[in-house]
Amino acid sequence: MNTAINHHDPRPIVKPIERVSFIYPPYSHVRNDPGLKAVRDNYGVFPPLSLAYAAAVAEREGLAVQLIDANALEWGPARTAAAVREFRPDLLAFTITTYMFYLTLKWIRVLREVVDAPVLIGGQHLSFYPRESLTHTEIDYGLMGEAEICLPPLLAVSREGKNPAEVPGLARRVDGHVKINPPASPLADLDAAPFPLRHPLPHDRYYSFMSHRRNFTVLMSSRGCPFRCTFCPLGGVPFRARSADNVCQEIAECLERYEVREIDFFDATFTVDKRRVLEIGDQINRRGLSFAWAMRSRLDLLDRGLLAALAGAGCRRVYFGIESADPGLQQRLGKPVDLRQARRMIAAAHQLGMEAFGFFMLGAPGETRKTIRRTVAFSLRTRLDYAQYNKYTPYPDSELYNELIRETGHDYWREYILDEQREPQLPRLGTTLTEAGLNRAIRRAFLRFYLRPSIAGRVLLRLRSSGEFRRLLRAAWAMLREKPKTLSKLPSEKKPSRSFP
Ligand code: B12
Repeated sequence: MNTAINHHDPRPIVKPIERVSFIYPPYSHVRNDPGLKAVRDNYGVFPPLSLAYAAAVAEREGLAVQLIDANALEWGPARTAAAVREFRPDLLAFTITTYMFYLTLKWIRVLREVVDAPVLIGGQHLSFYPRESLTHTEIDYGLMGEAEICLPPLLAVSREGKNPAEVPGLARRVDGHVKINPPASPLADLDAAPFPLRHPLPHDRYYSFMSHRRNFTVLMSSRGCPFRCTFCPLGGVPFRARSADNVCQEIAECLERYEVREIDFFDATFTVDKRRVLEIGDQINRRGLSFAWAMRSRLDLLDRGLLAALAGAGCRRVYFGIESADPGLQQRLGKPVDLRQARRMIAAAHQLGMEAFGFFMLGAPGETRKTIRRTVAFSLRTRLDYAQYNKYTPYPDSELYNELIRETGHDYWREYILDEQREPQLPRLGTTLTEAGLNRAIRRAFLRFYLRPSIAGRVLLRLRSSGEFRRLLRAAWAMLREKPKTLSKLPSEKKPSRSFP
């Protein structure tokens, strides 16, 4: 496909960058991520962690930083633009995802009308499609990789007149062509990264569909993942973990400065290094850090002793990525799960007073009616408190997506980033299930799981406020009557819609 650009070079950085606005627009549902889309208005409101990390790097470099979470604040483009104009930034910065690409572009256009500053984007998406992203002239610069490594050299270009060719991971247009510098290596010592910039964030507005306390926030104690599940792009990001001490310092900051009472650890797999997580639990107790928390883990990385230790340190909920109960499909997904161990760990979590939440994925290559029946039956036989049945989506840079490219000759997401009109209608390979059949199976699975008296009763008992109750009902309703809409609409001033990763 032709990636020629009909426009000119990036807006130059004409003066030293001293002021940066980091903007997080409200995000919308994702057309090709229907399982998630279904809970868009109800999954919760989460802090923009990636952007807060990048903003923290800028502040550490001595810049004046504005960080606007327009999503949580429920600010529309006009109100956000007014705040940005008043701040007078030298640079506008955004995090961008493949799925939200055009929505973010629309916001960039609105903000560029009020501020004549170059636009910088970052985020994992950029490492997948840097060239395609930079064909859009709304964007001047893209940084592939982690802000801790890439942003300081870019700022040095503006301050010291250094050569942009030396900025690792920089993507920009030169003479009408996109030029991409070699990527930076990942940050080796995560403890050297500043904590995400939380002081500008509206902490009282964050909640998760599952959370019980406010203020609520999210935290990453590690980056990347050592496993290689074929449906997930995160296996390509090398696993690195922060020390227990560093993690507990950030927890303490959240509790003391921002009155946080509940934290969701968003690590892809929290318990990769058992010694480290035991040390985190130990330090939480020794420092007297009192808060409820949740984490995501693989069942093969847990044992009863570990779960008991984490429960003793305040862990109230475990999210298990089970995906499928069919051995053949598990193999295909690169995620073999020992179902007996799974049942034992779920029961153990339950006995220890933790909520057990199971993620299942339906519709991947190799799925049949029989494998779906097997997975749903398994989910019903366990002591899970909550189950989520997501429809499989081929994510860019995952092994299964690369297979799809090879088989069809199309990189659908790439084509979409090059041209908004080509909203990707990704074919569902390796399964005879139709989209409608899959939707029906997912709906039935939800109903069968949640309409059991034991679960419905338990859920009701655990809901402490009427607000949570209403959110849960709305989510359930949305899950059952999902209907496709178009991507990339600018949200109205009053009612931004939300979704979940
Ligand atoms: C926390 C989280 C969220 C939170 C907070 C959002 C956020 N962006 O911080 C919530 C719940 C709101 C969320 C929502 C969504 N998310 Co999310 N989310 C994550 C998660 C789990 C952690 C992000 C994080 O903090 N990582 C740690 C930091 C250090 O790494 P990082 O995110 O890569 O950020 C570094 C660099 O990329 C870079 N960087 C990032 N942004 C910027 C910006 C600038 C200007 C610069 C210089 C650098 C820079 O510097 C950062 C610091 O080193 C990641 C998966 C993961 N484990 O990383 C997914 C992930 C980022 N999310 C993803 C997706 C798809 C979404 C949603 C579209 C989901 C949906 N269905 O709606 C929405 C989109 C919202 C949006 N507009 O961004 C995808 C993006 C993939 C892609 N192809 O683009 C990821 C990678 C998950 C995945 N594997 O699919 N998400």
